[in-house]
Amino acid sequence: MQDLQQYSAWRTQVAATLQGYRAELRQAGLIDSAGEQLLERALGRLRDDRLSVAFVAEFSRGKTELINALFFADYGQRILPSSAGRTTMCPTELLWDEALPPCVRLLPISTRAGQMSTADYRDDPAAWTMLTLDLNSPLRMQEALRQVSQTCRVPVAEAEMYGLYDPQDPDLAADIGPDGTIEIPQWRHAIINLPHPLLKQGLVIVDTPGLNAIGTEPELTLNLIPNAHAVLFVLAAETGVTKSDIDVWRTYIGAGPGRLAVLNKIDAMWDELKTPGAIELEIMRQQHDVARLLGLNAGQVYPVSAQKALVGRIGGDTALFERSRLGALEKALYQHLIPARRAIVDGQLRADMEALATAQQTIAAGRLRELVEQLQELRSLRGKNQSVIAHMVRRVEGEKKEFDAGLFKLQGTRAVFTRLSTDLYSILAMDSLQQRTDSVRAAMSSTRFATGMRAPVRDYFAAVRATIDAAQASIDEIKSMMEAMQRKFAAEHGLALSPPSALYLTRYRDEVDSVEALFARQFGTTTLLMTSRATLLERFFDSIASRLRRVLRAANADVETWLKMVNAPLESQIRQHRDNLRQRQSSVQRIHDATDSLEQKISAFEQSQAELESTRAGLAGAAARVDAMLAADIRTLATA
Ligand SMILES: Nc1nc2c(ncn2[C@@H]2O[C@H](COP(=O)(O)OP(=O)(O)OP(=O)(O)O)[C@@H](O)[C@H]2O)c(=O)[nH]1
Ligand SMILES: [Mg+2]
Repeated sequence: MQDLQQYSAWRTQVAATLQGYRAELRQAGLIDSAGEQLLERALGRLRDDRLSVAFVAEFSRGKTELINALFFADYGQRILPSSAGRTTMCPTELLWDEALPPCVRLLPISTRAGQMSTADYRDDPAAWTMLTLDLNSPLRMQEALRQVSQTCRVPVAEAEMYGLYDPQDPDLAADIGPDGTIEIPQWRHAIINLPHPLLKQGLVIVDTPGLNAIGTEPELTLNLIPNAHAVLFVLAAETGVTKSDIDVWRTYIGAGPGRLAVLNKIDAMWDELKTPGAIELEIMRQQHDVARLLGLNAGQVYPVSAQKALVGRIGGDTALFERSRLGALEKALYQHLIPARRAIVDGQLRADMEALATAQQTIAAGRLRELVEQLQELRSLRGKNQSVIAHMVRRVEGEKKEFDAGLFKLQGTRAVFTRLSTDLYSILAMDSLQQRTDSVRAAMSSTRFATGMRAPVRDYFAAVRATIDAAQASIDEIKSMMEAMQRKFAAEHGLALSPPSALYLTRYRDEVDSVEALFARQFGTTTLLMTSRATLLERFFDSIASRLRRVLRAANADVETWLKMVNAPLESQIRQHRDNLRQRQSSVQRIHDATDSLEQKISAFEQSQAELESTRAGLAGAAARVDAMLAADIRTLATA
């Protein structure tokens, strides 16, 4: 908990230094609109930065109880429903969004009949049923939270339409009631909005229902579980490792960074007739068995008793809490969580800082060089007579004409830039993705067999990847064109321009790959001929389409910022150089007309030069403060 507070203090302080840097850049006039946009995004990322922990396991292993014990014992009661048998019926997220009151938001199960994914519904508040939470009444809160285990009975055909019933599955046939109805969850998804201190710091907890439900909700398998910063896989000592436990582990989790296995309910082994040593030995033996079956080290399996931990915490019984061994799990959780999240924020921010520094240096260097040139020019006028000065006036005039002619030529290249940008945008156009999505849907509904559906989905992924590759090629082309043009223009007019920054869409491509891998893991290998599998696959495809839409939208936003960043330095240098020529012209003219004294003018320029130098030093200091905050050891930070 302390770790999370420190992490959050670090985040706040990085944001503060970043804002300080922005204020200084603005004051110095050394930030352009592209830089502003970049900073805004970096700050937004810091603000929205969330750490998520998912609890995944077969039903009744104690996921929910573990959540209660880890995070919600302070409420003095079992806040989330946890009981024998299937309890949590829908994926449940716990988080804090200050734009909303404390509440539970519930997405009706009937939304599964449509094409929209849970992620799509997040943008549609009207689709959710909202129950406000009365924080002063634990009982009423419990009552409202009981909704996550609510079920209802619907005709079999309806369940089939939601992809929740499979006529070919003999196990399910037994569930049909005499009236031809079957029990299904009432809600598809729940979001509990709670101003809990940890949630306020950006922690998101994801509770999930058991195996069958995990497999049928694409939101879980495509988004919530793979994107969680830590996944806790829960086993129960009383059941050991069953076949379906192994299925859940292999299909949805697997060994990897941030994956922890929990051996829950060790209190089942607290046999009063055995010595503490014998009990300890037995727990260790189970811990090793679990590790072996999951392909982990014994140290990665945490034996705990969630229930005793909760009771111990609520009742202030520290001995019981110690015995529950929850402390060790808690520590391991935060040890995994924070460095992982921090590394991501860190990497993105460093790249942003570098881009900003380059832009700022280009503008400042250009300005400084112009000042130095003007100073040299003025100094060279010392002791010169009127005719030399008159000659100087003509020379500056000539330079200005030449520059304007150069600008005119530049119009042509600008047009090329605009055309290439338009091409790039049309490669990444959202409506062509939509068309592709629609055609896969059409292909899917023409074959009712899952096997026939795989090829169109595979082609779909290939097409999206090809789109990203084409966009990358177009980006590279724009970059080299801009580079050549800038080099030429800068050489002709003596401007200092750093080469345009690069943009790589690799991470979007990687994301497409990872979504495809998740899809293949669930649908790729077995031969699926059942119609309900087909319905399921369609639901999955909807989620995939929604996810790839997001990927493409993010790539579009990146491209937009980048195009601005690429174009901005040249444009601002041109503006600056033109102003400068105008200024030189007028100042030499005024000296010629004897309205200004030469020495006055020189000392004014010297002062501007000194000011700019000190501004640059100040900015370097502000940037260094951001870097230092990024690199800071968060343990040494004071938690405010
Ligand atoms: N003895 C004992 N019972 C536990 C422990 N943890 C959980 N339980 C009990 O096990 C039952 C199932 O716990 P839940 O928290 O509902 O399990 P779950 O994994 O969330 O199950 P679903 O929501 O159905 O997927 C409840 O009756 C809990 O009280 C434990 O450490 N020891
Ligand atoms: Mg549960």
